[in-house]
Amino acid sequence: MLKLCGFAASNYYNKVKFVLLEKGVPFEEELVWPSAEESFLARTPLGKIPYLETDAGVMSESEAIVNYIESVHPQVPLVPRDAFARAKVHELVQFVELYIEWEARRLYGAAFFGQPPVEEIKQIVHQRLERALAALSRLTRLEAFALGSELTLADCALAVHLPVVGLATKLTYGVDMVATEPVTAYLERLARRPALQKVNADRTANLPLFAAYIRG
Ligand SMILES: N[C@@H](CCC(=O)N[C@@H](CS)C(=O)NCC(=O)O)C(=O)O
Repeated sequence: MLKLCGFAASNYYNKVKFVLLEKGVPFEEELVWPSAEESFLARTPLGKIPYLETDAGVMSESEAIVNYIESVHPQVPLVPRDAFARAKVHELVQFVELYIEWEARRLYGAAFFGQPPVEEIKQIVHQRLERALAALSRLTRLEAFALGSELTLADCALAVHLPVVGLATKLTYGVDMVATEPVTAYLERLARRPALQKVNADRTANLPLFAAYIRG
């Protein structure tokens, strides 16, 4: 049995959970918070979540985790069979995580956790996000799904990251930089999927615990 460890307010945790639910793979969840304790670092070297416990061992990094799940549970595939199409899925996920979510993450402390905003960071992140979000619209038209007519790992990533990025930009700049018409419609379509509804309901339920964890 796979065990997904972390907390449901985390978008990276939710990416993995969305994949597991869509594929119908049985799994358990364990609520754990990031830690720098040696025993924790033995499972996840930077003390981050999510990590996945498997019969073969423990692994961290959500992208490695979802690709492992895809390899060992190929039923209900979330990557295309064609090698090029599969590479385009990975391209899109890497793009969104590296240039959009990871960039926007620099706003989260001030936007969500009451830390003092730093003006230079706000400006740099705004410029980079503007560029990356324009580029996103070149990588995908977000029609039925991000890359065609089937749900893929790219949708599982976009569905959990883009709303958080949108909210962070709204709270920081007064404008949701993600919320163009095609993105909003696409996210609404995905949010109707039972798997994502479950992910989001669990996320909402976890938010007060997460707030308490952040307050220490
Ligand atoms: N690249 C990692 C990112 C995971 C990540 O940053 N998780 C956050 C929670 S959303 C975390 O554990 N933060 C605590 C820390 O960085 O110490 C992945 O894809 O799993």
